[in-house]
Amino acid sequence: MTSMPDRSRTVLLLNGPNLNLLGTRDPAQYGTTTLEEVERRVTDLGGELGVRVVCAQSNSEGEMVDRIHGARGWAGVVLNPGAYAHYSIALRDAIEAVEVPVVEVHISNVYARERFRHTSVTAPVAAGYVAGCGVFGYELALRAVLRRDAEREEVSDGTRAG
Ligand code: CA2
Repeated sequence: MTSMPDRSRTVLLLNGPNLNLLGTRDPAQYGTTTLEEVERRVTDLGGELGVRVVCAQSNSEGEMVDRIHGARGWAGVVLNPGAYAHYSIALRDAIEAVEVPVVEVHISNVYARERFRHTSVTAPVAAGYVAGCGVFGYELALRAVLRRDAEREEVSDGTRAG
C-alpha cells in the first residue's frame, strides 16, 4: 500500500522566468550550475533534513501564482521569483495569501547590479531573503524555511525549541 505524502513535511522549490537557462549562459552572473543540479542539491538536502522537496520552474506569472497557492499547508516555499521580484504584485499577493514561510532567493547580488533590481516588491512579505550567495543560496533558503516552519509549530503548540 502506498502512503500519501505528508504535506506539512513538503517544501516547494519554485524558480521563475529564465532560470531554466541556468548554467547554460551568462556564467559570470549566474555561475555554471544547471537548474537540474540545483534541484538535485536542494532535494538531497531536504532528504537529509527530513522533508520532501517538490521542484518547479515557470516562465509564466500566473502559473507561479498557482504553484504558490498549491503550497498551502506545506512546510514552506524556496522561491526565486526572477525578474518578477521587481514588479509582480500578483506574486506578492500570493506569498501573503499562502500563509506558509516563503524565503526569497536571488543567485546574484542584485544590489551590485542595475538600480531596477534593487527593488523587490515580494521581499517585504517573504519570511526571509538571500541574495548574492550563488546557487548555495538555495540551500541556505531551505534551512531558513525549515527554521521558520519550526518556529510556527512552536507558537501553535505553545512549546519552544532551544
Ligand atoms: O539573481 C537572481 O537569481 C535573479 O533572480 C535572476 C533573474 C534576474 O532578473 C533577477 O534580477 C535576479 C534573471 C534570471 C535569468 O537567468 C538566466 C540564467 C542563465 C542565463 C540567462 C539567464
